[in-house]
Amino acid sequence: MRTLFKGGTIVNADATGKGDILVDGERIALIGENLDVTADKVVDATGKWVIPGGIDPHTHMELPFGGTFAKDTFESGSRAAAFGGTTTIIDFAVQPRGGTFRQGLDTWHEKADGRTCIDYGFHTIVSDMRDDLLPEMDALVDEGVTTFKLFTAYPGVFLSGDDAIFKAMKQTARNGGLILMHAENGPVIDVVAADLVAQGTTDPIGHGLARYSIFEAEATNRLIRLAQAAKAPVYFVHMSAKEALNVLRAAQNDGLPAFAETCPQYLFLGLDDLGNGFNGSKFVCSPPLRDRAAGHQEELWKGLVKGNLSAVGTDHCPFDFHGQKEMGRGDFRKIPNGLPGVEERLDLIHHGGVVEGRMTPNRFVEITSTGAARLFGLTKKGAVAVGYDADLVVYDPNRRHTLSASTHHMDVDYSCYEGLEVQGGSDVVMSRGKVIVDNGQWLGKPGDGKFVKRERSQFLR
Ligand code: DUC
Ligand code: ZN
Ligand code: ZN
Repeated sequence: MRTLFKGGTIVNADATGKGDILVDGERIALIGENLDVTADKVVDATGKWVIPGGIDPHTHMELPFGGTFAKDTFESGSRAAAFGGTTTIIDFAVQPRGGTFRQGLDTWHEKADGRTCIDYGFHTIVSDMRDDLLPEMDALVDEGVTTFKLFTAYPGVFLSGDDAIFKAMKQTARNGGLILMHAENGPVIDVVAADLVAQGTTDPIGHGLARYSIFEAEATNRLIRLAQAAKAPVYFVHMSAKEALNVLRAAQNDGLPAFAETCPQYLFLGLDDLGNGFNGSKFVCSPPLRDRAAGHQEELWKGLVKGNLSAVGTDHCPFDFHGQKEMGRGDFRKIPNGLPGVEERLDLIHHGGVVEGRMTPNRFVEITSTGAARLFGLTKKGAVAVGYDADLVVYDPNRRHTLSASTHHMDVDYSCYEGLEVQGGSDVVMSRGKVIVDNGQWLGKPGDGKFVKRERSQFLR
C-alpha cells in the first residue's frame, strides 16, 4: 500500500518546508517537491500541516488505583488518543507489591496486546524496590522497557524510600536506563491532609490545599541530589509547580542530566477548579492543580519554550464522576486521583502555545512528539523523515472546535475542558502506514497498534 500526502507544509521539530510525502508500507519512503509517483491513495494536505504523530509518554489505561480502575481500556483510550493526533503512547506497567517487574509487564501485555489501536511502549512502575530485583532492571532495559517510575508520594502504595531510589538510580547509571520520578513529599502531605480533615475540610479543595507546591520542590531537589550522587540521569513526570521548575533549572544550569515533562492540566486548570463543592472531584489529580494567581502556569509555559521542560504528557487516568470520583464524597483522600486528557493534548498545546503566540510550530512538534521520541528511545518515531515510521497527522492549524464530553472519544463521563474553544485539529491520522482517522471517521481497529521495544535514551548516550 502506497499513500501520497500532497501539498502540505511539513513541520518538524527542526525545520518547516513545503513538500509531498510518499508512504510505502509502514515507512516514509520519499519526501520532495511535487513528487511524480504512483500511489494507491492520495491525501490532499493543501493548506494544512503534516506533522509527526503525537507521542504521549504518560498514560494509565486500566490502572488499578484508589479501589477502582482507570476507566479507559487500551482500546478506548488509544482510539481517543488517535482522534486527538497521538499515534504512540507509553503506559505504565505496575509491579505488584511483593512481585517482580516482569509480572507487571506480563499483566500489561495481556491488557494491551491485540487491543490497542496505536503503537505503545511501557514504562515500569516500581511499587516495591527490592535488591533482588536490581538484575531484572538490566534485563528489562535490554528488552525495550528502559524506564522505571518511582514515587516519593503515596505511602503504603507506591512510595519508595531514599535508599531504594538511590539503588535504582545507581543501577540505571550502569545499564543505561532512566529513572522517572513522581516528586511530592507523600508522608508530609498525609499529615497536612489529616489536619484539614480534622478541621472539617473534607471537600475536594482539601486535596489541593494539602499538597503544597514546596513539597514538590523539596522532593525534586532531594531527587536531583540523589541522582547526582548516583551519577544517573533523572526525569520528572508531571511537573506542576514553579518552585520545582526553579530547582530543575538550577540543576540544568549546573550541567546535570535532569529532565522533566508537564501536562496540559497544569497549563490550563487551577486550584479554583477543585472548589465548587464535590464537583471539584473531577479535577483531583496528583500533583494537584495549582493556584493560578501564584504564576505557576506562565512559568511552566516558559519552561516549555526555553527547553527546561522537554515534553508534554497527559497523565491520562480517567475516572467517571458518577460512581468513581464519588467514592470520595465526605473525604477528599478517598477520591481516585487522575484526569482524562489523552485526546486533547495536541490541540490544547497548539492553542496555548502557537495560537497564543508563546512558541513556534516547530517547538509545538518538539514537545508533543520529537522530545519524547528522543528521550524514550523511540528511534523510528517523532519526525517526518525518510525511513521513519509513517505516523503522520494532517493538522489544520486554523480549525476551531469546542471540547466537550458530548463529542470526545474518551470513555469517561465528563471533560475537564467542557465548553473551551480551541484552535487546531487533527484531520487525518496515519499510524504506521494505515489511515485510522479520516476527518472524524474512525478507520482503525483494535490490534492495529504494536508494542514498541524502545532503545536507551538518545540524550544520554
Ligand atoms: N497521579 C494521578 O493523578 N493519577 C495516577 C497516578 C498519579 O501519580
Ligand atoms: Zn505520578
Ligand atoms: Zn501518572
